[in-house]
Amino acid sequence: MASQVNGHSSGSDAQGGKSLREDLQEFLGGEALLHELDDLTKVNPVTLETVLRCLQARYAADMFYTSAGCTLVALNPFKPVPQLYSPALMREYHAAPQPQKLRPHIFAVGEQTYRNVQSLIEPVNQSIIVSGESGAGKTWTSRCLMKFYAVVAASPTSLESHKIAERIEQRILNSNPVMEAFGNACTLRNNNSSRFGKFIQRPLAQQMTGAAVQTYLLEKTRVTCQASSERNFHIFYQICKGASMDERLQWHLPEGASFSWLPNPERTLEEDCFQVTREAMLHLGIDIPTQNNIFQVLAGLLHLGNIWFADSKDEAQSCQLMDDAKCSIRTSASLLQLPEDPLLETLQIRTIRAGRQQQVFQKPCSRAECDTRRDCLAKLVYARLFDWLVSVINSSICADPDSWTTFIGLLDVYGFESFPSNSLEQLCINYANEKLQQHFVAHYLRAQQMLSPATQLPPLEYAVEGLDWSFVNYQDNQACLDLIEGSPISICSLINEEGRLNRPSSAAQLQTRIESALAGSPCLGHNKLSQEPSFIVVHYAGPVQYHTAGLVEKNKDPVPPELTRLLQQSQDPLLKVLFPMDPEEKSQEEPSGQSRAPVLTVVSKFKASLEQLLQVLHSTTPHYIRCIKPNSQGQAHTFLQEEVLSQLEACGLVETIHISAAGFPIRIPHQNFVERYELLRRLCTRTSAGSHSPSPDEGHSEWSPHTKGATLQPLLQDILHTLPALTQAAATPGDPAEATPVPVHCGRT
Ligand code: AD9
Ligand code: MG
Repeated sequence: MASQVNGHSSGSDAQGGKSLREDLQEFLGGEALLHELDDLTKVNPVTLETVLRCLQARYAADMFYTSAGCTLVALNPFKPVPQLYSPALMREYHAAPQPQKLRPHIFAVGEQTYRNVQSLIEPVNQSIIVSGESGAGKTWTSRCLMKFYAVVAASPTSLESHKIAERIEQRILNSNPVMEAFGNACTLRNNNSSRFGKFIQRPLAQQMTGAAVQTYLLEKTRVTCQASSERNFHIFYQICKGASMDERLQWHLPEGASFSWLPNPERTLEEDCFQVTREAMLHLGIDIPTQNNIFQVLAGLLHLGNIWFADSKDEAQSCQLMDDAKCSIRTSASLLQLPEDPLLETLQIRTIRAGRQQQVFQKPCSRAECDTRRDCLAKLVYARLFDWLVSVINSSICADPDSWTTFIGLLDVYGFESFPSNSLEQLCINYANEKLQQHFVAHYLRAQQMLSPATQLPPLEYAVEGLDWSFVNYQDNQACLDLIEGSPISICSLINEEGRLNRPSSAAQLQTRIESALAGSPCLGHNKLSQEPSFIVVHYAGPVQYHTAGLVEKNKDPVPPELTRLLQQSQDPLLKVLFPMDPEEKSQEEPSGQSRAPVLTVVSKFKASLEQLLQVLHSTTPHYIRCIKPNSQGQAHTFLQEEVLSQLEACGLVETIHISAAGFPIRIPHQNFVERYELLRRLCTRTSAGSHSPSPDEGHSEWSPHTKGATLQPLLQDILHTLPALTQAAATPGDPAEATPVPVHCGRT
């Protein structure tokens, strides 16, 4: 086995002539070949700079995928590269005896999982964890992988079952445009940003087909509130731009109508295609009348957003509608098939139950409260609609995970994000990303070194073989997770507690509590210049400042029961499904002395669903795809080193490469070695006159610097000291002869 030797500078030879490195680079074409290096474990030395340079060269050569040990690095091309995703290429990876030997590609990862899950000896659940910051290409990647599985999925033998399988595959693919229309939106970082997390499981063994989609925390606040320059969910724009004249009339959406929940309508995106969504819905079994019903409800929500109240002069009186809102409430009520007066009354008047007998009181709401209730109504309808769509999709694609023996899971969550103003939504999104990073740290960086966090002992097998193991240090994000979710006190627990106190919570109060209770955390920061109460969390991907205003209320996410009751009165067929009048809820209307079960907060629910997800992931063999965004403007042919560097640092790519390289050292049969490095032998002879150069027939069947290679020592020494670049090769496990060292120019970028 060869140990890795890093960090030696090349230097010229003592006589001032060409160095060995220069000789070799000239021979190999030097930097020109950098883009050919498709495995980062072969870069030498492995530093952020060399890795960056290699990725940059590959990006310039339109090579967007690079292996990095257990991880595949995927650079976002920000331009169409159709040949990279053609069905022909998918089939090539599928048919290859060893797909890993082809160029690195997400299809190689897909094929690996497919073969592993089909193994007749020991099938194991597989997962592909696609990560990267917002706009890096996760959704694109998972979409392509789903297409890959659709193309290669086992084709059942009979014609009839083949047809069924094909139909299901088509439906699985059609779930993407539908979920993206309802769950994605244009943000400052990505025109098609996922505002929900998605885990899709596919059985794909024993000629099975089907899929099950699980979603995580939709950012429903977006329905009623969008940051400046951002947009609402795509579907609203699709309806407004794509509806026919008749539909416009039906849904009260005249051309040029202005809706306060529909900012930036003038921007046209490729995601605005209504027809694509409608066709996909149809394929999923959502017929035209049901579709029209959905769009009518969404139009009703848009009109609801145009309802504004005037301040009431008398606290005992309800706030009245602004003049131009009268038409909006009528239209909204008619589209949602709700009685107009009760709708208005529910927005204006709060029902309070108090006392032992739970007596009912009615209290007029302030203007701000009316607005909150209006928003709450819209969010409630939208969130239920989204969940309903997911359940329709699941029943359409044969989701029956309980009957599957093995599965492949594909995870695409919202990427890490930091905006000028961040709230609970970003906290949850970044928390999810921390959890996934922690999974990587625990599963790979720590486990590969076989270190228990307690003992930090090196791996046993290295000790048995008498080999040194230099511990590769890595950034562990446990401290950040402790800060967010740890026990007994964390940011989540404090936000929850503040909500439980049942007092008007001020933003400043929450900031003070977090700062004093969690002062010891190395990941908590404070922006002294901030005008508004806030705190900073130093995430693995960078610091993010969260504003505390509104955090507690968002976390409680209270739904006044009157709103649900109102929606249960709707005559609309869809709303009747979304808000059924069940006997339990009916009985809750009656005053009763019994206290209800505590309602879970947003962060508590989110934490529980993440725990569940992590449990599933732990039961699989994970494969990692790290999506990297070459620039934040989304431009093709633009590789901004600083931006890429920070992403490489954040995900611990260099550490990953070190561990992958050290964990799978070179094992080259002697004959291969000599054949491959014949050139070197000659060069060595030139510079190290007198040193012994072995002939090909002189050696052993297995070459190892630690064991039998005594006769190779002089040559080895030469290589180790003068050409470190050639000693950094790594072998793929199970195929030792694959280690092909390639020199890399490692000057500073
Ligand atoms: V977020 O966390 O949901 O905000 P993602 O999912 O990481 O984010 P997404 O996949 O949506 O990013 O990619 C952003 C955009 O990059 C896409 O809309 C495409 O325009 C572009 N993209 C990403 N990957 C590719 C690709 N392989 N080829 C071409 C790509 N364009
Ligand atoms: Mg996405």
